Amino acid sequence: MLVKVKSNSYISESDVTDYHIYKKRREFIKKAGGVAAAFSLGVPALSSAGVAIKDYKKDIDNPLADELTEEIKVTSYNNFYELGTGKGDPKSNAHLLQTDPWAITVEGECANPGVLGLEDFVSPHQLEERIYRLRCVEAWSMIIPWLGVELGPVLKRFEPTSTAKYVEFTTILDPDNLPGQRRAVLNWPYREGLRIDEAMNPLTLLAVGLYGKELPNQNGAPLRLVVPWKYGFKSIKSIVKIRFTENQPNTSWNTSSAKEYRFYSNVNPEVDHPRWSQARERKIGELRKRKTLMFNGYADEVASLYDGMDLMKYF
Ligand SMILES: Nc1nc2c(c(=O)[nH]1)N[C@H]1C(S)=C(S)[C@@H](COP(=O)(O)O)O[C@H]1N2
Ligand SMILES: [Mo]
Repeated sequence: MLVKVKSNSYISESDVTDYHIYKKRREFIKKAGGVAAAFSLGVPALSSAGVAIKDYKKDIDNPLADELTEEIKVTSYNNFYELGTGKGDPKSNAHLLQTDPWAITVEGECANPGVLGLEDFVSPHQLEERIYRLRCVEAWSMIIPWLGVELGPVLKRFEPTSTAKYVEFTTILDPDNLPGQRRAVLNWPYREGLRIDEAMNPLTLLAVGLYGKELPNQNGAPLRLVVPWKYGFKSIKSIVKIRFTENQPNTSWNTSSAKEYRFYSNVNPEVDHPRWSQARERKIGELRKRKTLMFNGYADEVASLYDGMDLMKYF
């Protein structure tokens, strides 16, 4: 595949696939002192050593005015079926996910496709911290401080054309190392999709960290999506491919059960999952249940994306 070389931030496929070059770059990043320095962005409060929860509450304004979910719960209660279907499996098997070297292919309906390493992908943009609710379709939720970049400006670098109506995301396929992929629990590799305006919405984040640290493998290292108004499964982990498409892409969950998981999967307390209610949820760490909010509490920002659509039909 030919890759356009535009500037220093674009590198050729051979650069990316050359393990030694990649390794050197990684060593440089480690020497430079972790994620904040690696992305050479002005986030002095977020040192690679990590910031305690207490410091978070002091230092950053929590727009949700709500308790963050404990870091230990965020990193030990996970859904990442490539690493097993139990909530504790992703953490136990985290070491099996090989993230170095890592390259992300961007292709499809765009004028400037490319194959990029993680830092080339993220570093031209501003790394920021965002506190978002994550609401799983299984009716539990968390509040997590993510570290990432807005997806929209990243996508624009690849110059999507007017035929790009959707964006498809694909997770790494590596059945030799990922135990979950040796069983047909899902249609591998894990695939998700967004409409292009959803992908460009300023809420949509490409996360590279949480709690001020590099993303742990079980949370989708080195790079994952966070789409806070949609059920958690739309927030695809460990992305290796982004493709602009004209037609609505197939997604793994929709392929496995079209009755239960449709393309949009917006959090909606009024549309039940066929097997259980979505009206309430349990925030991990709490006993009482809370009411689930329309669009997971982000209606002001995103409801207009769905003007005129029947949300009972397009769920
Ligand atoms: N590749 C991949 N991405 C995935 C999943 C998965 O199994 N594989 N699970 C999804 C589901 S169902 C949820 S709820 C969130 C969980 O993210 P967390 O473990 O970081 O809380 O990841 C989503 N992304
Ligand atoms: Mo989920």
